[in-house]
Amino acid sequence: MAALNMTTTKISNIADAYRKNGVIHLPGVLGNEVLELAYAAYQWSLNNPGPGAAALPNAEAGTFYNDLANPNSFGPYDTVIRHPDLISVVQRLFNGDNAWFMYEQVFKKSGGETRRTPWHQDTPYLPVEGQDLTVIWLSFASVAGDSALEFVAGSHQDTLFDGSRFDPADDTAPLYNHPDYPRLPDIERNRAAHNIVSWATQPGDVIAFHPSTLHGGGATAAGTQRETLSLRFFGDDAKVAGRPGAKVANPQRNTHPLNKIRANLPGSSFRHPDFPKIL
Ligand SMILES: O=C(O)CCC(=O)C(=O)O
Repeated sequence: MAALNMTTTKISNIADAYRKNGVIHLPGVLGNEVLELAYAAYQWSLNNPGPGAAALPNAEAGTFYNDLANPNSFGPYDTVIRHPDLISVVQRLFNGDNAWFMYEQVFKKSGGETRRTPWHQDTPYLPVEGQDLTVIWLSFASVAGDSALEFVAGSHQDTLFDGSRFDPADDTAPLYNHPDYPRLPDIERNRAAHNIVSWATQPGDVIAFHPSTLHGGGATAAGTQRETLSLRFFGDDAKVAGRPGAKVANPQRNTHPLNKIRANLPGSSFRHPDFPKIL
């Protein structure tokens, strides 16, 4: 498996490497204090499911639970997203003066074997596009290389594919079936054709990726569990994107700005007063 040697990337080059590859491993950038705050916020999410909470389809015995953009999450996550360790990461990635928190997403794979997360990009599901977007992915326990999340380096600059329906019978089954969004390629069957990178991680590491970067993987074996958190931020270069037939879980209950902003004009600046400004 290819590996980008980001461990040796100089701090000043982080924004350049991130722009080029759409993903970067930042080892040991989060201290214990922010990890403890993040785990408390993660537990809050598990205990307070929002309108988007769901167990994703899983052919095996285990459960692949996820929840995202809970409209009540800004309070519980406030000390996490404003912690200097996190702010410093976001600042280095965007190399800019402004950054806002967009939303949280929690994943829990447990209770038996779980499937690989199908290869997908996040932006087809989201009303946003631009260069200054990032997903700060972290895990609360060590993740070995063979169950790590994987990425196709540089794919954020290529085709924006249709979303995956996460159908266990067909990873590439299209979400929209719309001519503007080609069907996802079967990356898993043709791995050698793609520049796939991944990293084993320790608590305190961050993998930051652009939400248009193709990613997938992270299966768990029976008897193990995986608790991971994605914190999503945007900066100056972020615009509203129109998506065909974008579905929002329980739209009438979903008062998150990520839902409200769908009413704004595609191409306009992605700004809403309810997104917390962290920088
Ligand atoms: O941690 C995982 O298994 C999935 C992460 C992911 O797909 C994401 O953060 O967008």
